[in-house]
Amino acid sequence: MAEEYKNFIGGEWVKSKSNKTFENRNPADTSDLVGTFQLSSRDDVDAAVTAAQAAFPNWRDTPAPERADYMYRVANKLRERKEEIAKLMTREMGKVIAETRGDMQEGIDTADFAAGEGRRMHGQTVPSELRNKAAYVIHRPMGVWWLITPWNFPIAIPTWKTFPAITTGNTIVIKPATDTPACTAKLMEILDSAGIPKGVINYVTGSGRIVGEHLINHPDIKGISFTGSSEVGKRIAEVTGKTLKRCSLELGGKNAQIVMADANLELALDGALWGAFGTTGQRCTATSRIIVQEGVHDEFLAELVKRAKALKVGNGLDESVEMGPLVSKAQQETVASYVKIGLEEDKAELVCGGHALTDGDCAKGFFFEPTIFDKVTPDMRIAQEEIFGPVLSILTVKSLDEAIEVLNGTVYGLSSSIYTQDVNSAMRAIERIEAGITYVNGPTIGAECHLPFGGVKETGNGHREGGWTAYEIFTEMKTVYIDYSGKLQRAQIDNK
Ligand code: UN1
Repeated sequence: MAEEYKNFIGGEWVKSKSNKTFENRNPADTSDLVGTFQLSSRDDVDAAVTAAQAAFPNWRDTPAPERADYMYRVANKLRERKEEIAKLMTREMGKVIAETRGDMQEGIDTADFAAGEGRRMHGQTVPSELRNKAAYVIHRPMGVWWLITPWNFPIAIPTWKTFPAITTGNTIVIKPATDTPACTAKLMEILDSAGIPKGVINYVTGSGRIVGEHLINHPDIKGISFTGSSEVGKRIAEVTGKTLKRCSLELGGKNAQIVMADANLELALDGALWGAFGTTGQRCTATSRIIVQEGVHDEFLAELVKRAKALKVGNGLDESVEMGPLVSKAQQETVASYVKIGLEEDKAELVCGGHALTDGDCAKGFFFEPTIFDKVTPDMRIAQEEIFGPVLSILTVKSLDEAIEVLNGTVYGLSSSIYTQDVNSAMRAIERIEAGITYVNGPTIGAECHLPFGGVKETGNGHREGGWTAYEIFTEMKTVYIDYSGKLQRAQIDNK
C-alpha cells in the first residue's frame, strides 16, 4: 500500500478538506505507485495562507543569523538523507540516480549558501550629503510568499525559492508540480525536523488551476515565485500586474550551443551530449539547438549521432543507465508531436531516434529515443519552440556573426554556450548573446547555486533566482536616513 501524503499546514500534516486525492506514479514503471497526495481545495489554500500569515510577525522579528542557523541544520539533514531522497526522486520523476544525487547536492549547497547569507544580507551604507546625518539601506521581509515549483528539479528548485524566502524572514506556502509532490514533502519534513517554527513553511498539493488562480489573487500573498512555462508565467504576471504583487518568473528556454570550426571538437561533443540528453532534455537550460560552423558539421554530427545512439536508456535506478524516461505520458506525447512537426518540415532530416521506446522494460514507462534533426533552419518550429525532451536540432552557419544571430533569434534567452579556442570569438559572443547565462567551452546546463540564475526576453521578468540576487527578490529595500544634528537640516535640494 503506497503512502498517503498530506498537506503541511501550520506545522501539522493534514488531509485536504476536499477529501480527494490524486496518484503519483513512477514514469519508468507505471505499476509503481509512489504515493497518493491531497487534491487541495481553496479552503486548504486559505488555511495555509492564514497559518503563514500568523507565523510571520515572530519569524520576521527573529534575527536573520538565528534564522540562518536553521539552514545549517537543514543542510546537514539533507546530507544525511541524500541517498534516500535521491532514490525517491528517481522513482518520482525518472531522471537517473546520478542526477538525482546532483539535484540533492544542489539543495545542500543552497542551504549552505543560505546559512552564510543570513549573516550578511548586505545593505549599502553610503555618505549623506549633509553633516551629522547617516544614510543606509536595509532589506526587510515582505510577508507570505507563494512558491510554485516545477517537476524537473524536485528538490533543487524548491530549495532555491524556500531557503532565501525564509532566511530573509518571509513565510511561505509552496505548491509543487503534481508530478513531483513527494520530494517537496520530504523537504518539508526536513525543515520541520530542523525546528523551523510552525506556520513558517506550508505545503499544499493539487491542481494548479484550483489552487493557483485563487492564490494569485489572495490579498495576504505578498509575492509569487514561479518556475514553469512562459504561458503560465504570462498569466501570473497579468494578474499580479493588476494587484502590483511582486512576481519572480523563470520560464522557458530554447538554449543553443555554438560550435565554431576552431573548437576542441571532443569537448564540444561531450558538452552537446550532456546538454541535450542529460535529464532526458527536461532542463530549462537543456541544449535544444546546436549551431555549428560549416566545415566541422559533418565530422561533428557523425560522432554525435554515434554517441547519442549508444546512450543507455532505461530505469534510472540502474546505475549503468544514462537517460531515464520522460516525466509523464503527456510529456512523451508532446515530444512525439514535435518529432512529427520536424518530419513535416521540408528540409529537416531526422538522423537519429524519433520514436517512443516500447520494447522490454521500456514498455512500462514513458521512454523516448535520443533524437537529432539535421538541416534545421532558424524559422522551423523545432528551432523555435521549447520541446522539453531529448530532441536536438542542428543548424549550420557560416560565421560567428551568423551563429549569434541565429542563437538570438528566438523569443527565449536563458542559457547559451560557445565552444571555441579563439578568445576574441568567445568575448564577442559573451557580449552579444541575448541570454541570462553564457558558458564558454562548457554545456548549457550546470549552473552553480551561488550565482544569479535566470533569463532575458520571454524567459523571465528580470529577476535572478539563485545567488545573492534571490535575497533581493524576497525582500523590500528600505532606505534609512538618521539625522543626529539636533536641528532641522533641509536636504541639499531644498537649501541650495
Ligand atoms: C532548470 O533547468 O530548470 O543549470 C534548472 C542547471 C541546474 C538547474 C537547472 N543547476 O542545469
